[in-house]
Amino acid sequence: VSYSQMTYAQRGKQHTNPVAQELFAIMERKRSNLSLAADVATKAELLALADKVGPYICVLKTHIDVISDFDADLVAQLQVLASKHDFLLFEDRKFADIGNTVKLQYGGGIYRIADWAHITNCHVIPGEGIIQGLAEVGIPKGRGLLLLAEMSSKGMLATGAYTDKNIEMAVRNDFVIGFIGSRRFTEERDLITMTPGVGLHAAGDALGQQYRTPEMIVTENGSDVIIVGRGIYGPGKDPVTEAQRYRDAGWAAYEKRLFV
Ligand code: BMP
Repeated sequence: VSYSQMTYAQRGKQHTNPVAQELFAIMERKRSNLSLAADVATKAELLALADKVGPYICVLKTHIDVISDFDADLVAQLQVLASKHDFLLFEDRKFADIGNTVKLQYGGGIYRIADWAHITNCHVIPGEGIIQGLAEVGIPKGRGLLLLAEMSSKGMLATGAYTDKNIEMAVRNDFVIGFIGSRRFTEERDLITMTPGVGLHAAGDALGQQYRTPEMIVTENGSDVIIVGRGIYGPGKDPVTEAQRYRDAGWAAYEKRLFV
């Protein structure tokens, strides 16, 4: 039986990675496969949004380097909200350097990403050493990594043989828990796909973003987590209403996939 036909609960029970186990458990408890992409500019906005939308999401995805007044207290407060609302933290850092450099970037600097982000991600452009470098920092802390096997934007170059290389590297590195991409990529082990570029209303934006619906992504393509940003907090939107709508749409798309 394909992983796409199994429940999140079943997959969590048989998974060997602690972050993947926890993610599946949260998804099942909250009946949510929704991740919020919280791309706001200040600490206060990020905390307010995370607190409001927290009850409806399984993962809060951050770009911590866009917060103009970042400080260590922001991280402490995000961790409090993650426990309060039962979600994981995913820093969308997109590491892309040699293994030695990404080790420094992941564990150190002002953001100390490995200390608080359950999940982060990388491009495999530098070769497999990037995964090994990140794993040296992340495995002892019980973290997980996603590879950017594809992107959602128009004209993106992660296709064909490059995407295939991502899959091969993911399968043989235990630190990798899955992918950013548009579909389920392999049955060789249970690698989780998270998909950005999800929207119910708009087709895209002026800078190349392209949106597809939860049904296309989860039911048809077998992806596991939908990542939604401006569809939830964009101009004129009520974030709580929209988060509930996306959570319900994502869950319905998942149930439809199970019961076909
Ligand atoms: P929005 O739903 O507002 O378009 O936001 C999408 C989010 O997902 C952004 O944070 C962006 O950086 C991220 N993202 C993406 O859009 N496409 C990708 O291929 C990979 C991403 O991380």
